[in-house]
Amino acid sequence: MTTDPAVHPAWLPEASFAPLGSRRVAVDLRDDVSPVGATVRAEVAAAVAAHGGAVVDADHMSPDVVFALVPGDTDPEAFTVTSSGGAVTIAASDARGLLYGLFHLVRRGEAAFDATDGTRRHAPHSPLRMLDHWDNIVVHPVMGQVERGYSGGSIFYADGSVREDLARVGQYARLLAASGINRVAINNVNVGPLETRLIGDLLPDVVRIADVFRPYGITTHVSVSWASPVRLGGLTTSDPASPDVQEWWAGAADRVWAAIPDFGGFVIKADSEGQPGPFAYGRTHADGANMLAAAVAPHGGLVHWRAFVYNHEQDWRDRRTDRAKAAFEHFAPYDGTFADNVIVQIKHGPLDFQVREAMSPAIAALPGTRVAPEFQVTTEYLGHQRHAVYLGRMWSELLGFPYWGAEDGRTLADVAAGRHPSGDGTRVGGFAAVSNVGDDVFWTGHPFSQANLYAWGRLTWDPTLDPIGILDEWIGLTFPGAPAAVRETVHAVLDESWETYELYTAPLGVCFMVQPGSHYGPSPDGYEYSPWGTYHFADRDGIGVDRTRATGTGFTGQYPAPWSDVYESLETCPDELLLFFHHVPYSHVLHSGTTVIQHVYDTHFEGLERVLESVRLWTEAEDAFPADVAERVSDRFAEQVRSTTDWRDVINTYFLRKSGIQDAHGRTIY
Ligand code: GCW
Repeated sequence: MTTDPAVHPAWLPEASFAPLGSRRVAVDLRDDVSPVGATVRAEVAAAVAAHGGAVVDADHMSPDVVFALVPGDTDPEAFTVTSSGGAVTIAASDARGLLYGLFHLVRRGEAAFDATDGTRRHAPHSPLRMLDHWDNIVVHPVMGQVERGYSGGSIFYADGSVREDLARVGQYARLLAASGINRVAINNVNVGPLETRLIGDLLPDVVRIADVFRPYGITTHVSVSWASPVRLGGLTTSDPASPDVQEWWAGAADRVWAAIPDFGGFVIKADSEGQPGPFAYGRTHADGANMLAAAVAPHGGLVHWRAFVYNHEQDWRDRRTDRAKAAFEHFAPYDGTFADNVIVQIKHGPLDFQVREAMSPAIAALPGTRVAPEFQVTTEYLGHQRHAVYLGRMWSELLGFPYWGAEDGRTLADVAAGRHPSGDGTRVGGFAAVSNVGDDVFWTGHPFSQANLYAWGRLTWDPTLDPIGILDEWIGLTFPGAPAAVRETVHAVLDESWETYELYTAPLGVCFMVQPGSHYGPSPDGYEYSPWGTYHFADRDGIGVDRTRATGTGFTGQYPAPWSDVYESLETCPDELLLFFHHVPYSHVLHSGTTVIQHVYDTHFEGLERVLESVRLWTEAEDAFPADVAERVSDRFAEQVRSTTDWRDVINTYFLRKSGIQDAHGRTIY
């Protein structure tokens, strides 16, 4: 819990421990000797030392707070909070539950001690709440140290090796535990030659990282290369049917778990964007996943097998291929055949973390499989942490998506927890997301992007939480004792910032109007004639991708009812996804009553207006913020205004030139 004063404390500033630390606290862990138990003791000791409280004996000294290990609860991460006459008892069956209970008290602050008498149990939605780091050990010539990272270098790696000093990772572990995350994959899913060696001669470095995560209840995972048997083992093949390959993986797993007995498992991106995989040997993804799963099963390990499999060498002239269909096609046929310890990790959308795209139908198509929807906390397509964009609302909407309609009610979050309507209830998966953290002093580049990391953790613990409530928590924790203007301003800037970003970028579910490569800034045709399979088909008459069964790619047929019909029909397709599912003329009238072309103009003018209003509010209030935060946020806003202006003008001009239809309000378009 040593914190580097040069690094921003994020949602755990010392002041947030005052309500707990100023009280008389008893810690009754019986004979627990776990690293997490030691953390609970150390956190309490440090808090009372800093804030004038005391560690007392539960039996004799009527403490204000008790942390007690009590057998019974089958979920080791669950805890109960009992309030009685101003005193609070946190009970759990495992030290991990107590640690979450401790951070619950910190989060609630004084309010935790004003609660009315009673007992409430808190338990996570699912046991797999993971962050994936796309960090490279070796700086990649194009992607840099952290692929799609906008927060400086890696907290794990520098100068071509794992950092000697992992104190920063320890601080990170603590922040993650305080938000609800319990697993971290430490390296990029695009695994380079050196990174392949993390399960070989670099294993001692992984041991060091796992040692830093463990005391905060965080399990370490590694991304592996499918080609490891060749790259590391000197074999001539990685064919999953080869006994030599199977033996090699079993041996590799033995070595990893011998070094790290509580290791989590392997994450793998296979046959995807140039990464090797089982296709080369005529094998399926089920063959590949199950072979790895057999190697790690004796150790209780998991395989997170990514479903981001599609043809990235597509011919744009070929209108039959639809990238959106790929994950379903590659995985749905194998439902029920994946081993118990395989987690199929599926991006929430069928394309790639766009500001607005349809839900992935693959997530709903695997009732006999453990599924982990994958999200992106880093903002690859949402402004690179230069734009102030809070994602809590977006995630909340996605997590609550009723895959089988409102009447059935089961959501994406339910599927992740194993509650698929056609499932047997045993296929419990979880959540994964790409982290947005780097070695930046604010962790996340834009200080406000810390709120995304915090919100992601909180939503994985409880997907039904109100995202604006989570933001409010984050503000209170991050700016303790700040004047009301701070809270009001952050809300004014962030509450609807996802919607604002959607307004000024790609409209109505059209995707990928971004600069190729960087994915920052507008480029309407950037990917239009490329091999990546990401098209919008704009011409002088209209725009959008016909994904209907009647006349298009047939993608709508991958959805369960009612969505297969809702999206198929122009009458019922929601406006915000219109161009994801249909190709329409610019004069098409939306449900909102306006035409497609006028919607494009209106939203792009409004988007910039909203950003300018945020800047105005920010400028009024910035002096109320800590000076370092104010300086960084002001810098970011300057870039956001420049970039948003670019978006407005490039998109509006593109559509005016394509369509020849003037803005009904005669505003300036170039
Ligand atoms: O979104 C795309 C990114 C790639 C990334 C890939 C993936 C790690 O542009 O940088 O590679 O997705 O998810 O594998």
